[in-house]
Amino acid sequence: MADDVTSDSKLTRTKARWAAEGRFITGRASHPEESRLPPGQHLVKNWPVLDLGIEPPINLATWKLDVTGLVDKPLTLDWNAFMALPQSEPVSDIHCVTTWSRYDNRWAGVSTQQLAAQVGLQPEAQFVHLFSNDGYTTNLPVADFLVDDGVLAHSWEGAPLTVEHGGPMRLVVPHLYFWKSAKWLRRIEFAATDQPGFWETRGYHNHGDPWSEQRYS
Ligand SMILES: Nc1nc2c(c(=O)[nH]1)N[C@H]1C(S)=C(S)[C@@H](COP(=O)(O)O)O[C@H]1N2
Ligand SMILES: [Mo]
Repeated sequence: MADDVTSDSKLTRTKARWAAEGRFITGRASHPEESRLPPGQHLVKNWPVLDLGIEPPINLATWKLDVTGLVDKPLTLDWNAFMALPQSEPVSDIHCVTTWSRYDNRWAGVSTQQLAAQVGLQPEAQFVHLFSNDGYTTNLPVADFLVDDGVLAHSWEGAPLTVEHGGPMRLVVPHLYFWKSAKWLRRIEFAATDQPGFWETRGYHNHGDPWSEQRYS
């Protein structure tokens, strides 16, 4: 299992320790209206890579996305079917819990609202569980998944996402810390109950709002 291999990496152990120590917590609160930069964050111009250290190779010929759970019409999309869906180009800021933020990222892909419209969410669908090709998992409430600038992104700044940043396709949910934005997305499951993912079971906050510094649980 990917979990067994990866949960012992150096970065994973360091980040689990930060959670235990409450590292980077400022205790300040701020709000998007007052400052664009959430408390305890600093701006970067580059785009750091953070993951479990397993980068699944891109193969568009065999790529698949499953959308399962409490939906009227479960879907399995291949690459062509995914790219044939209506496309969006939201611009958003990235806020990583390790304290870097990056402004004005122009994504291209299928909005999370469009994806939800394709399958039809049942009223009991309150949570989203995300499963990735490297064994990573994360979770969030449906309301957070469905924000206006939520996107299943295949491109960044006009070019296909590189594999290190989650290509061929990753989620971007910009108003939460970036660990919620699963790279190499394989399956999206809508469910009635919550199910904490990889970092959420290793000391990180279940929700992850940068504006109220929901870094750790
Ligand atoms: N599949 C997968 N998605 C993931 C991760 C991961 O390890 N695997 N790491 C998360 C974390 S902790 C962060 S900060 C961002 C980093 O995205 P980036 O490498 O494109 O900056 O991806 C998130 N999505
Ligand atoms: Mo992260």
